Amino acid sequence: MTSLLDDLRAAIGADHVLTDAADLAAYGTDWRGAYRGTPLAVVRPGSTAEVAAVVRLTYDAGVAVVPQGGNTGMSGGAVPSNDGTQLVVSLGRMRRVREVDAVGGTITVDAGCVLADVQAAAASVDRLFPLSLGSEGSCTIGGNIATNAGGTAVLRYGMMRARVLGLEVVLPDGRVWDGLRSLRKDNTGYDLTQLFIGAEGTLGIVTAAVLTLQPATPARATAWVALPSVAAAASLLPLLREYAAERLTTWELVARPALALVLDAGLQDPLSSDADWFGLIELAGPAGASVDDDLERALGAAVETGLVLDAAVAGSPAQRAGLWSLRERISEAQESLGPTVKHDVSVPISALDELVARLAATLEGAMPGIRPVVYGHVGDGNLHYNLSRPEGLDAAAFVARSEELSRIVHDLTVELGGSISAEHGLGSAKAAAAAAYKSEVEVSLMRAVKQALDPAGLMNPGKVLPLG
Ligand code: FAD
Ligand code: 2HG
Ligand code: ZN
Repeated sequence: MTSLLDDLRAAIGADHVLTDAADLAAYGTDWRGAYRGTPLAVVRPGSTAEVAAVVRLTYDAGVAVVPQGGNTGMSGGAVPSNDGTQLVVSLGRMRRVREVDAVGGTITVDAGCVLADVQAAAASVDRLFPLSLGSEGSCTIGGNIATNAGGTAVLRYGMMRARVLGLEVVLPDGRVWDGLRSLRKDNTGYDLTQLFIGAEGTLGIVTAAVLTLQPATPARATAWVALPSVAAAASLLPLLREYAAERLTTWELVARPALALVLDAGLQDPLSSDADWFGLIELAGPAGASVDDDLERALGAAVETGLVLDAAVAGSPAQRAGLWSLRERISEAQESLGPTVKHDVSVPISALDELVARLAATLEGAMPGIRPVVYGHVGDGNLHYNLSRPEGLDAAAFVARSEELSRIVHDLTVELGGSISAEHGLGSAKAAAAAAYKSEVEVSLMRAVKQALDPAGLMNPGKVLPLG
């Protein structure tokens, strides 16, 4: 192993090969401390050629690699095994915006670019890069591509895969695939670009991407609403679309216990309603667009039909930011309740009501006092059905039952025609569960893809597909 480390130092510079335990710690665990591993070492290459050199060396040495971006993932995908045999390849030094083409509507970036920096680069030429996540100040484009990230504007703009035109990828044997094309139309065979999106670093390391930009949407109208039920939240979607059409950008749901967490953390409640469900609506359009009027008319109709109980509309950018915080800060705020058993499920939107009602009853039966903190992207049929322990229950005793609790959530989700990972990916956390729910045909096709691209099984092993 010493010779591999020496070779890595020679390839990318000794300063960029980390081996001290203190330096490795942050790369060996996820942001929540829910998944822990021990890297063999961490390398921080500065260019595509250096990533390729690293992977050629590890391939020859039979050493597995784990790509890592901002390490904000939810499923343990960027965390190495705990036996000290896997090399973490951090893309953190590769942060160059290579080109912005305002006319063609594209931006070409290194994979280590932070999402917020890409948004800012787009804004600097009066364009919008619409992927929007609570982690946007830390997560990277490579991680967004590898997880096919979703977020709060999917309703209008789609998931990350809808933003990607071309990729540059270092393959598991160290070859570089240059697919960095900015074509809108290219029917020349299998779509390799899409294959790497959502692959969670198991098929190769993304080093750069060509992404599409959208027209800027400076006109925004935002409301926080109180709702009578989840069924009302689902029914509100077609009503909002009727009034706002494609300008409807965000439709997010927040259950009262989730709201209570951010209020406890110091945020202001804009409504003081005793409703059980709340939501965040945003319309966006070009300068001069009638989004305020559209929102007002939509809310008027919603109140009249009983789908909305009460509403607060942001009257300034500061108020808008306040409403957004109520939604964006929940994930972080739930950490104050101790360990969270997270679920990221999607069902057809008409089944959301049944999902929520049946889960609440079954989980309470399984663990009296359990605290579901439910919120998410209701417009996409995607809920984060996250569980905190009953008051007074020991954290370890709660975590020990996480598999049983997750099975309850996932079984019902699948029964209702849903997915056990809507946007966070499988990582190591859900690889086995997903394989168990999928058909043998689907799993064997996925294994065939993995075998074709990574026959030695050295690219982020055990993620997406369980080992064995
Ligand atoms: P990492 O965590 O570093 O890695 C994630 C996976 O991608 C791993 O499997 C890793 O091996 C792989 N990977 C990373 N870089 C590369 C690369 N260059 N090439 C190949 N593989 C690579 N996610 C959503 O979808 N929607 C949300 O709304 C959302 N909100 C969030 C809010 C908060 C507060 C936090 C902390 C996270 C949130 N996330 C959300 C999850 C997370 O931010 C996303 O999954 C994000 O895309 C991960 O990017 P990253 O750079 O941090 O990737
Ligand atoms: C969100 O929508 C993120 O806020 C995070 O996807 C969800 O922490 C979570 O479970
Ligand atoms: Zn989410």
